[in-house]
Amino acid sequence: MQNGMSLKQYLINQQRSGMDIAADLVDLICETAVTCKEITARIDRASLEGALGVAGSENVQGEEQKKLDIITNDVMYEHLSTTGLLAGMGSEEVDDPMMIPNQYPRGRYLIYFDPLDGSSNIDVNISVGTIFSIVEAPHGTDTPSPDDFHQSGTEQIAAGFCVYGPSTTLVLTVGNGVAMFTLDRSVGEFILVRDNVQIPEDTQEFAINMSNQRFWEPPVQKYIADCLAGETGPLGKRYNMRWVASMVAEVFRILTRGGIFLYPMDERIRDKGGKLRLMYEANPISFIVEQAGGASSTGRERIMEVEARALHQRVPVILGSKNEVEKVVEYHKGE
Ligand code: AHM
Ligand code: MG
Repeated sequence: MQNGMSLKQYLINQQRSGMDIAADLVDLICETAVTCKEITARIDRASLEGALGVAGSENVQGEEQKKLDIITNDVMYEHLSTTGLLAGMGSEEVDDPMMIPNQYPRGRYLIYFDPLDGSSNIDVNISVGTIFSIVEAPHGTDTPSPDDFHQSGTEQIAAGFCVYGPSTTLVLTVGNGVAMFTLDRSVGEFILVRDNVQIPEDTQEFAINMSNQRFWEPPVQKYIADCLAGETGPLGKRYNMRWVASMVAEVFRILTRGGIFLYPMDERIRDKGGKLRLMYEANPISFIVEQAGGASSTGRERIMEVEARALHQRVPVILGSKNEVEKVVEYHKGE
């Protein structure tokens, strides 16, 4: 490639440098990247093709589905079903685990995905993304049971997300740091643009939906109040705030210049366990953040160690620059 290394070349280089990445895992990552290319094209043309707006249905979370939530889920399911690399799939948009149709062979991996994260932003032309997490299926190529999908974050062997923004950029970890690949549309390949991504340990930028303030738990209330107190407050720093309402965009910013992102427990959603979903949002993003030197916690527990009990399980999420996340964890200890 004239202007850099392709995604597949990067993965082959990782193998050559001693990383244990099986050939079928390389294939699965590359096939997942193919679905991200197709989603790029679908999003690009959505307003021209009448594919914006709501679909008139709800997903298992009781959330209104956008037309593009369904389209992008179908793109991923239909493409990845045929690869012979997966034993099953779990999606934000589908209640039950998705099995591989009988006419296709099964592989030995499970993939979890949120096909269109931040989809409330799609109609207003703000960045959205696809998140995915890959684990080994506990029973190899057998048809997986629902329990087989309950894998904690530490079981992940690869995770990534693709942001559809001013450029389409894929962020990937296979457990050996974090790399970023931008889609070169002139050749149709994801090209390596940053390797060994590191999140600065300190930050003065937080991201939280302030409109929920009165529903947060006391430790988060106190931390944000202290941030707002600025340089004369207990944290001794003047903070900036951002809220895109697309986690993928927030995390991309944090990977680039540091920051802390919080979607904490909220009294209105306590019975659900929080807002963000463990298997296809919090776990893959946490794997990436930790691999970039950051930290990720519920406030009381490392997210990747949260016991997985359900495909659509939810957790509070606090992640980003290591020292800042540790500070928020300290606030929880004092409650
Ligand atoms: P989604 O997967 O249905 O898009 O929901 C997840 C998104 C996150 O990307 C984002 O951080 C959050 O929901 C925004 O929520 P809110 O609208 O409450 O600010
Ligand atoms: Mg999401």
